[in-house]
Amino acid sequence: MFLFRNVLKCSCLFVTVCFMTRDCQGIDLDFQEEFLKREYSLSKPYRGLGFSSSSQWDLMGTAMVTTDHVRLTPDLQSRQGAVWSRIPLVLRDWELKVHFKIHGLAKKNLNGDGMAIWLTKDRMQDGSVFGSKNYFVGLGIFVDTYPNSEKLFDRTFPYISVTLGNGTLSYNHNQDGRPSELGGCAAMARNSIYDNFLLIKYTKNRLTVMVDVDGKQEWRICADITGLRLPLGYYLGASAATGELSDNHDLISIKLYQLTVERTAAEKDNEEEVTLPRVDDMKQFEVIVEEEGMTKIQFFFMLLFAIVGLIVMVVAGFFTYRCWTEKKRKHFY
Ligand SMILES: *[C@@H]1O[C@H](CO)[C@@H](O)[C@H](O)[C@H]1NC(C)=O
Ligand SMILES: [Ca+2]
Repeated sequence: MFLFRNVLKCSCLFVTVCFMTRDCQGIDLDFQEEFLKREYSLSKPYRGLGFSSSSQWDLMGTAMVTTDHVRLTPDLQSRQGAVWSRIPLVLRDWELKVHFKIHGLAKKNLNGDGMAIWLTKDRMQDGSVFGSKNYFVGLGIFVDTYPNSEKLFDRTFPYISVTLGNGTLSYNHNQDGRPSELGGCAAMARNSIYDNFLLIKYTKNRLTVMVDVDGKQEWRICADITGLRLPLGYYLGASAATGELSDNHDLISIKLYQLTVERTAAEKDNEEEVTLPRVDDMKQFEVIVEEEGMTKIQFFFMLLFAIVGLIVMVVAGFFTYRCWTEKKRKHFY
């Protein structure tokens, strides 16, 4: 019994150390302190979440709290659910760690649609972007589990992407948001045996998204966007949607850490209060999504073949004609 208890104690310690090192990986090389801000976080036990007046979160749609997670949607068709923070985020430098799980009975690529993490001006708005509104103002990070764009097979899904909305920019669901995407990566974050984490870090106008989905307890860079300006006072949220295809979209925790970051005089000058989210150099992100029909290269080759074909036909026709007239002449004499 004594030995058993010691072994238990030891393994407990080991697990604790493991979790501590995982948390430490969020820290950059330049020295930064981080503090968990409970008012912006959501984690077990979810006592009173969405119901009590002291809760900092509101639930919406099909979102449901259990002892183990907040289920945004069940594995059923046409559901939308969300959870939104009641308190606007007024911190300048922060790190957001999201623990989630997407799982369902369907085979790969017969499931959908995915979930989103938000930091937006508006909260609690129904809509067509993973259970929240389109033409949003703010940041949307999407875990897209279904490839809607049938023509483009160059990507593996689930695909994580980052979009910054300014109210006029539209998220195009049929193209998996490619025209408005600032960055992203593939991540095997569905029906995974491992715990799935996203880490979103924002400091000095730089947004970095990292993923940990393959049980290695290491952060892999997914997107790194500089010159991204976000106004203060936006709301944190998470939403998910199913359509014809479905999945369980479970949120286990959202943890917001305040970062303490030193700024040089030059960096202070570069800080600027913005009223609309924007990216300094938008050109670098512009992608050309092929419309249906021919590309320029396809058109060029078609034209080339047509011309060559025409020449061959004319030459062949000419020789046939000469042959025929010659034969006729010989016959005549
Ligand atoms: C919103 O962003 C789009 C794409 O970058 C841009 O074309 C548009 O002018 C922006 N609108 C405003 C109001 O800034
Ligand atoms: Ca999609």
